[in-house]
Amino acid sequence: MHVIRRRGWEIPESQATPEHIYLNRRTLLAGAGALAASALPGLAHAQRVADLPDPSVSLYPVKRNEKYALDRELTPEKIVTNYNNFYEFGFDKDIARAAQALPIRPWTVKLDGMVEKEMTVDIDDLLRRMPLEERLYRMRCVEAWSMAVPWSGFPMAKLVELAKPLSSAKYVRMETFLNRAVAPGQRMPLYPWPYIEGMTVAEAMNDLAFMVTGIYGKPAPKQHGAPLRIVMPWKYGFKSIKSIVRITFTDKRPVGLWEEAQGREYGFWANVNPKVDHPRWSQATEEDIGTGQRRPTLLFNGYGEFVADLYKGLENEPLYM
Ligand SMILES: Nc1nc2c(c(=O)[nH]1)N[C@H]1C(S)=C(S)[C@@H](COP(=O)(O)O)O[C@H]1N2
Ligand SMILES: [Mo]
Repeated sequence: MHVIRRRGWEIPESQATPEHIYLNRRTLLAGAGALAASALPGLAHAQRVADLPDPSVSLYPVKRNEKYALDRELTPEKIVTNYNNFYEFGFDKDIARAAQALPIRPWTVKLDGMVEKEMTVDIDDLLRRMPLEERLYRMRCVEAWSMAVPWSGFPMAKLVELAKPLSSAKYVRMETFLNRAVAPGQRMPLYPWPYIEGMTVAEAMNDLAFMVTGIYGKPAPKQHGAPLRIVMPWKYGFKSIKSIVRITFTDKRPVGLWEEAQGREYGFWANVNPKVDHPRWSQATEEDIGTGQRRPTLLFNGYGEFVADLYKGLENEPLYM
């Protein structure tokens, strides 16, 4: 999210890295691939695991929940699935191919922290237990572009129910996988890996908070955060953390990767608001990446009727960054 666009000489001493990191991206990724192939044992096996067909394919398509209507056309699948932010696999939008290296089976999610009983759930068990549905949501990135996407998945509230948090838990902390062998971005020490995001338990319980497992009536491809990510459409896209391996209930507010990397620009709440600009650009409008048109950005990305109540009494918090 632009943080990385600094040149080597602008990077604070504490983050200084060997010069080869600043070669251009293509050279860098090619080099990293060669290094991985020669130096990491078992990579051929890892590649075969990564290439296995998705065992959840027969679950889709799922029935659409019509409660969340769109005010615009769905963005074409070809555009959405080739325009991603997933810094683990590269720092531009063109990461779909690189992301195919991620093995998504076996995959487990640990539910821990302030819960009745910690547990580790297998993704395919979870998929069988959860009520899958499709929802059409707008998605607004903090970088001022947007799209409209048919996600499949289940309400985050159902996962909270399964986890049985203690009443003392106020926040949910989510963590992405850490696997430097397959994720070239994670070999760059510029970011505090793994990717972390968080929300209040009240936000997680809101019906709009959706755990995503599929897209366009199919299992989600890896570039969208397979096999499990969250989507919170009233917040900037960076809150919607991908490829989750751990969900922790806590009484401490989690610090996300972006907040830790650049706290003056990316905060905990990150609710969409056209009137609160990013320090370096306006948030008043957004580019629809399907049509290329500019449209006005909506408060809470147009979802105020569902979520505005969550923020009563928090008016002194930086709710919109
Ligand atoms: N683990 C992880 N999750 C992530 C990101 C990331 O880099 N790593 N990028 C975020 C950002 S900035 C956006 S806009 C959305 C993009 O989701 P999409 O590629 O499915 O459209 O994912 C979010 N989740
Ligand atoms: Mo984003």
